[in-house]
Formats: sequence, structure tokens, C-alpha cells
Amino acid sequence: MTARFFPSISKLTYTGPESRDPLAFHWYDKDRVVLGKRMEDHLRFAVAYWHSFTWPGGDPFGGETFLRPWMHGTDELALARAKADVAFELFDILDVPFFAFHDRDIAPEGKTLAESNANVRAIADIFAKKMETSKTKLLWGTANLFSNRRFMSGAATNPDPDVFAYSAAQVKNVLEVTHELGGENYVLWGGREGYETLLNTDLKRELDQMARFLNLVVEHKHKIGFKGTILIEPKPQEPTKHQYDFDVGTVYGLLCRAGLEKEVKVNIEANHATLAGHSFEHEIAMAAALGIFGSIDMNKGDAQSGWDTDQFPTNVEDTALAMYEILRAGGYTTGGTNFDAKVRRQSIEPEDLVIAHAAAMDVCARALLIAADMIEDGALQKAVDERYAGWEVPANKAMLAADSSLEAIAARVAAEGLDPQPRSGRQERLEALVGSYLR
Ligand code: XLS
Ligand code: NI
Ligand code: NI
Repeated sequence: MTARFFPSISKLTYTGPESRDPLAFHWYDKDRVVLGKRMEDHLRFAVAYWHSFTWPGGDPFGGETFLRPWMHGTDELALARAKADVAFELFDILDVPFFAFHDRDIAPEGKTLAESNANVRAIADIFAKKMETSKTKLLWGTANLFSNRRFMSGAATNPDPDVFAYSAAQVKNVLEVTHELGGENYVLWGGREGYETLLNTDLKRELDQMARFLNLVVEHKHKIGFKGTILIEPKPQEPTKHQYDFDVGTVYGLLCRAGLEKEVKVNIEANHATLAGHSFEHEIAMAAALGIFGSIDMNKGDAQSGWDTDQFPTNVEDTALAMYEILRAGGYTTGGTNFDAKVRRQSIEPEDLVIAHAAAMDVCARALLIAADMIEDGALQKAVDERYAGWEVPANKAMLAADSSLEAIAARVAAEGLDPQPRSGRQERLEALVGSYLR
């Protein structure tokens, strides 16, 4: 393969909203200060290794379309090294601060776990070397516990204890590699942690296995001194019919059951929210309300198809509503905006990969500016504050205190002759207000 995969494309720069050059930023102006913070530090963009460098462009009806040079050859480790070169070339062109990977994205699977782990380490060493001079850091690492056929009945929730053990050993390796590379988070996405049919499933046993597995991961995190955040990525189904980490609310229940609601947070993916029957902003707001908001997998689904199409975001209004919730949650700490998104299988040119990311970064940047306006103007928050103002009255607040009782409350209703009068929820007025920030 050629020394460079994107020979005619140099580092993208900000050219302003007037320019129509697709190989430039029109809204993402990384040093622009928004609400007291640089745009780059707000958005913390990451490129996903799997979609951009490992996925060959197949679909259920046909195979590879991309014919990437690093996917063809016999020396698998040499190909993985070539892939790493291309990855850092793209990171540099996009000027992104982060990337994310699964162990199986970056290095070939060996004949034994020891061999596979050694392959992962060999490529991680190459990453470490590249990261000495590159600005791009690791947002998160994760173990692929779903592709190999050994995981067909789950990883931590497999009926076979040997698979539980194998999964634990694999996570140990990737967690350690993530730590050594200075990763800011470690992700667990349980694609096969669920069931196909209840007829062959011991639900309680599988939930217990999952809870213990999560605790093992957290215990090891502390043992090795990893300061990053452990994140669970909710998804309702696909590949399994039902996944235990269905949505943010369900994950919170699992965490409480495992005693980990203060230890583990969530990585929320837009397309997964849609599949669960929620809006993206609902999932973010729910996570914030429960104190488990961590990071974002940014993408979008297709309104007409009910699966995880992982498209790059293009809708500014939807993204602005998500950004508004992220800002209300206080923004990211260790999290970031990871493009868990892939170009369509007909987009076979190298520049398609660059343009997809650049355009998506612009959508997010524009959305951030709109969301910042919403925050700064304060009219939305004011409307919410007014709606709940009654709860600031001491006698009302007292109803929520531990020493209140149904008798006391009932006595007060009788004594004061309370007769609640409904007030408008003013939804259209607030939607119009949101429209005004989009102008
Ligand atoms: C799949 C998930 C996956 C996770 C990482 O639907 O989004 O890509 O982000 O395992
Ligand atoms: Ni994802
Ligand atoms: Ni996904």
C-alpha cells in the first residue's frame, strides 16, 4: 500500500460558515471560547477505529466494498501496523483530540488468548509511540466480546463458565492496555449480554453473573490504579433479541443491584436511544438526573429502518437538543463525543471518510453554539423554574422531608381547603422559543 492513504488531503482548518469547501470546518473553530471553554474542550471529539478502519463495507446481502489496502495481505500484524498508520493520518487531518477502539479492531486474533493479547500489546506499543508526537489521545478502549462464535450465547452472561472466564481475561488485558495508553474511560457494551429466547434462559442467574463481572472490572480498575471512568453503553437489542443493558434507566437498575451506581456511568449512543424508543436527549437527561452521565457515541439512525445504521449526524436541531442536555449536565468530565458512525458502503473513496467526520464535527459545533445560546439566554430554564416554583415554598418542601406523613398532608389539605387549578404546560411556546435559537 502507499505510504499515505490520504495523499492529497492536508490538515483541515476553520474557514467560516460562508465557505462551501467540504474539506474544511465551517462551524468547528476549536479555539473559539463558548461559555468560558474552548470548543475543542467542550466537544472532545473521537474517531471510532472499528467503523473507519476495520469495517470493510459489508451488509447482510453482500460483502466488502471498500477494498482497503490494509485489509488485504497475508502478514496480519503488518496489515495491523499499516492500519495504525492510516488511523493516525486521519486523526491528524481531522485534528481530533481522541480516538476509541476494541481490541479486535486494532490487532488480529491469535490461536490462543495469550497470542491475541500479545498482538493487541504489539499494536498498543505502536500507538504509544505515535501518541508521543500526535495530539490524539485515547478516549476509551473496550474488549470485543461479541464477534467470535465463542460469544454467541453471551460473554459475562454465558451459560458456560469458561466463556465468563475467557471474557474476564480478555477485559483484564484491554483494561490494562487502556490504562497504559492513558485512556480516559473504559467501555463495556454488552451486545450479546441478553437472550434470544426465555425458553433456554435462566434470567436471574445471568443477571447475577453480569453484576459480579462488573464488580470484577471495577475491582481491577482500582487494583491497577486506573483513574478513568468505567462506562456501560446501553442498547435495547441487536444483535440479541433482548439486551440486559436496554436503556439508561435499566442500566441504573442493574448498577444499583450490583452496588455500583456511584462507580460506573453510561456511554449513550444516539441510535441506541432511538432503538429503545427514546429521544437522544431523553437518555442524556435521564443519565444526568440519575448522576451517571459519562460519554456520548454520536451518530444517528435512519427514520425508516429499525436497526443500528450508525450514520453520521446531520440534523442540527436534534443535535442541539442533545448538546443542551449535555451542557445542563455540566458538560463532559472524562467523556467525549465519539463518532460511532460509518460512511455508507457506496462511499468508497478515502475523502468520503474525511468529509463525513468534518461535516459531523460541524453539525456538533453548530449545535453547541445553539445550545450555548439556550443556556445563556436562560428563558427555557426560567420557564422550568417557574413551573416548579411552588416547591420552593417551605410548607410544600416539607412534604418531601423524611418526617412527613400522609396524615399530616391530608390534614393540611383539609385545613387549607386546597383546590389545585391546572396551568398550561406551554409546550408550543417553548418549542417556538427553541426555534428562535435556531434562526
Ligand atoms: C454497537 C455499539 C458498539 C460500541 C462499542 O452497537 O455501538 O460499537 O460502541 O462496543
Ligand atoms: Ni456505540
Ligand atoms: Ni451502536
